[in-house]
Amino acid sequence: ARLETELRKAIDADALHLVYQPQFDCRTSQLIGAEALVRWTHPSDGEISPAEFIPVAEGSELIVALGQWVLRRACLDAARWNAEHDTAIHVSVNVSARQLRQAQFTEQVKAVLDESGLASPLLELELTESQLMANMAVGVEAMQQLRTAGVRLALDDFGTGYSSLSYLQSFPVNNLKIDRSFIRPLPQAGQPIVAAIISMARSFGIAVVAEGVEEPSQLAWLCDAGCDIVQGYLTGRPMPVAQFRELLGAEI
Ligand code: G
Ligand code: G
Ligand code: MN
Ligand code: NA
Repeated sequence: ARLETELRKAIDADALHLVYQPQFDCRTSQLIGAEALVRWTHPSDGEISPAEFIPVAEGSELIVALGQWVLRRACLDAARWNAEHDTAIHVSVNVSARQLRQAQFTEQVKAVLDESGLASPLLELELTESQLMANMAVGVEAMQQLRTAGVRLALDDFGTGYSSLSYLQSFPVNNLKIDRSFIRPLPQAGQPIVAAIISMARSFGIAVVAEGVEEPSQLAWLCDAGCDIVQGYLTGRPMPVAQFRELLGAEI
């Protein structure tokens, strides 16, 4: 409860900030976007990990205000870096189930796009399977509305939930993010499952993003196996926006 109270204050006091982790295209080696990740510097406790405070926020309506703050900040930052750079660089924003279930969510997303001037295809929303499973019907309808608004969608942490072909077929997503637990054993082990995920996504016309790429040998194996996009400590740690803007135009 204390954490919840403090977090509420942090949102109001602008004590949160975003860091951006670069995503690169396997085929062209070019920087194509970034995932926005929230950070909280507590006045006395220092850095608190989102792994700690996101679940707290998700347990209450607080996640709606926090999520809205993240979405707005990320769109404003991405609009700015796109104005400074000639090739389009998207931003990926994590969205919680409770946000998606809000009747006004799509309208709020459109309002933030309008305010920031960010083109809708440059916003990607990341949803996890487990969150979508909580209420399939509501989830799929909200996703369709967002797609109609031109926003892109990614299925995050893929493979950690109750993944199945039938679910993948019913979610209108552009990208599938393979959870880093599947990337870690590569290339010594685990190739069959990653190859199967890539081929399955392909057959649905969904692009594959590998998360948690830490080793050059993993990068080489993934790009060879037909993975579309890579993200991980090897190609870039989450960084402040000023540092990310310096990276525009970079290649792997
Ligand atoms: O950023 P990592 O560095 O520590 O993030 C830990 C967890 O917190 C991950 O599961 C990540 O998806 C989640 N997370 C980070 N930022 C956000 C955010 O803005 N919104 C939501 N819902 N989850 C986030
Ligand atoms: O759940 P989600 O995928 O949104 O969370 C992203 C999380 O993964 C963040 O905590 C981010 O800091 C972390 N992360 C990003 N790249 C790597 C990596 O290469 N290795 C590890 N161990 N964690 C990573
Ligand atoms: Mn994510
Ligand atoms: Na993930």
